[in-house]
Amino acid sequence: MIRNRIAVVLGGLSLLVISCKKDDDVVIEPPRDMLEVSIENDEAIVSFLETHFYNYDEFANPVEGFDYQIVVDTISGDNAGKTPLIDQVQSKTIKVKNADGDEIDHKLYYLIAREGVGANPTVADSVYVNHKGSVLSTGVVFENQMNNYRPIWMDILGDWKIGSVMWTPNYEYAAGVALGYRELVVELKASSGDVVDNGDGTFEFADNYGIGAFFIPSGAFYFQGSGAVPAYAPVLFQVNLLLTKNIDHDKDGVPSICEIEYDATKGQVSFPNCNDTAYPSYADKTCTENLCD
Ligand SMILES: [Ca+2]
Repeated sequence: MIRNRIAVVLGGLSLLVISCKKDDDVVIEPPRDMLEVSIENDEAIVSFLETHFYNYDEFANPVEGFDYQIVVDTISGDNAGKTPLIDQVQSKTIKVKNADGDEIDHKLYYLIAREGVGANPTVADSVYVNHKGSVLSTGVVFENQMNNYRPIWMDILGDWKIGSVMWTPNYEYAAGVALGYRELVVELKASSGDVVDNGDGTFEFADNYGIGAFFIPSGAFYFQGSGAVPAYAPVLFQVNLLLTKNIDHDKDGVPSICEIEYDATKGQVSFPNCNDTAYPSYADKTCTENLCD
């Protein structure tokens, strides 16, 4: 799953452990400079967006039975006249802290292929999505929950009680989805209504959910790689946002979005803690201050 902070922090811990060992047959590369990688990744993403297009004609004039899947292809041959993605995407710049706590700009690009008619998620929502994640440079798919699969609920923020063992001063994300994904899924709108479970593994959705594609630099994803995601590789997510709902992690009656602080200009969440216990307010039912009031 896309829990990059865990991967990054665990990577840091194991690095520490392994570098203390006496034998030296294990060679561990130190992490690369995040700023340098960020600049490199941005160049790679922009170059991709300049040379690729998506099936916008099909979205504009859908034929009966169109599956509303975003298909990205290179601009060449018969498609030489297509409008490049770079002219159709939007972007936002967030600040990601490196290992020293310095804030490094990361530009996230996103395409809204269909807006959706429901609400935008908050960063403390749970989202019901179909999505497919691939490595931008190779197209290798590392995660796929698209329409033939069961959609999944994802807790964007994550539950501190699950993620707390990973806590470090620079680790400001509990256990939720990867930072870049979080900051872009809030740009999509959900559908108008419920998803009907037909009970046979198939589902019916109100056909007005938001459909988008996210272009995420590695520093806002699995920076040093994880599983099928190579280190320092930008990724592409195609996302259908079916539903979204507020979560109240500690079930104290105050939705979690009203027990955290979110700086949208930086894409950063911080976690107030009313009583200095191990758990911040949103994961501690004895803290009930509603910051939305
Ligand atoms: Ca709560």
